[in-house]
Amino acid sequence: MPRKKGFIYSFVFLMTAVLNGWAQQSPDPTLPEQQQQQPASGQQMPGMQMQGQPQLGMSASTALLTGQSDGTSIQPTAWDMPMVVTRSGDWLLMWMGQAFVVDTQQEGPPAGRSTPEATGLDKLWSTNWGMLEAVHPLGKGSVMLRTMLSLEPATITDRRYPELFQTGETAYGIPIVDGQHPHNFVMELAAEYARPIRSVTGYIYYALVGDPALGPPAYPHRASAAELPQAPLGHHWEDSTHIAYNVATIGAEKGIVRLEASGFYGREPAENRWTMTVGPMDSWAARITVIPSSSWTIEASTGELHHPESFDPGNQERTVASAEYARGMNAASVIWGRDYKAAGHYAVNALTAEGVLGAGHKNFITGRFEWSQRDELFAADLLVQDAFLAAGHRWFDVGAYTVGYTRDLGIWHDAEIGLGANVTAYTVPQLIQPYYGAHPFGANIYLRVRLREQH
Ligand SMILES: [Cu+2]
Repeated sequence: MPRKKGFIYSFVFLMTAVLNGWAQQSPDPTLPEQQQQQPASGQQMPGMQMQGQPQLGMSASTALLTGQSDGTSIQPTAWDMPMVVTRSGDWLLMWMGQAFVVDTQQEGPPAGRSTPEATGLDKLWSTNWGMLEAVHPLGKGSVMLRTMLSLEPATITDRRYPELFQTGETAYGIPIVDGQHPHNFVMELAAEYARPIRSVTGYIYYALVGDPALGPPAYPHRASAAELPQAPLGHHWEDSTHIAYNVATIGAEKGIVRLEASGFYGREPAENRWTMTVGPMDSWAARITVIPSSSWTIEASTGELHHPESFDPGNQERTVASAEYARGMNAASVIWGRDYKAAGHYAVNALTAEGVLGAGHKNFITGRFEWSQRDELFAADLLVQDAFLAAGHRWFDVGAYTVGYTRDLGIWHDAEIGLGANVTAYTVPQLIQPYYGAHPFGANIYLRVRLREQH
């Protein structure tokens, strides 16, 4: 086992190091096709300019691959997607990265709530990821290699950061309540091939770790969530499969429609976030995406997750529908997710509406409004959960209203550094007010660093 893990890690680092080495070779005096396509504007920068849109002269398959977000999900191409693009020979390299350092302060649950997880309401933590994507022409199409790494296993201590009403996965064997789990060190390790087949562009994606065709782009990558460090409460209804194991996706895009289907391992990652827990391809998903214009993507997807949660014995059927708008630095999403839990024979829903208004790349106003049916609030306090169940209360409707502001402080080596804060107010049903108070409240202050090529 350790030998296998060692091999996988070596592979990741080798891939990163090799690609990094190539990137350092730029500026390449020969800069082949690209320079011919670009007018001689005196641009001798190491690499070309790109804002996430397919470029003139880019093949359909390269455009498809570079237009993707995590996994094979897509966002509006009119979004000014933050990245740095370099070239090395015929390789197109896209570097993306983002980190938040966050201080969370929350008010709500009366002191002495018996569940161990309610003891930590305040914390300093960091979410972060870095991605490298390399695209190269191959045959009649293009091939893509992608790796995404995160240091969250180290920067989110005790296997969770505090977030009122958030649930999903476990920490030290206990279901996480009022907290969000970190992401794994390896968030994505994938290869994909795309090529035109008559009037269609077909693609096939395989990921040891990656995102199957289920839900919108995950929140750490979503344009509309760019200025929100904390996870949406609907994460485990809408986009939590973004770090699934053993993912294979086959899809096709024709005109404004994109159809795809995936097989993957349904179990969520184990608690040791440095490792990988790859398993059999026991789950499936399918998604249709419509791209009515460069500013919009609309997606509907469904899938069956085989035994995703270690503490819930059953499978889940998940259905998601979402629409995302993005243009320049402005973006908005509306997402609905529904989980049917086979063991308990019930379904719960979650709704998320979020957005960001970016004025002049300097000032960002952001917000997120959520409603969800929380069925795991007492998963770590089974006596209370059983008492509620006996009284016929399986879930509790919770509303969350977040507004925030980020101010960009400056740019340092293509890294945009901003300082921001957001506050969240919650609405909770009377039944659970003894456990959460009548007016729970949370605030985050954060430093944000994001990679973006400066023009
Ligand atoms: Cu996640």
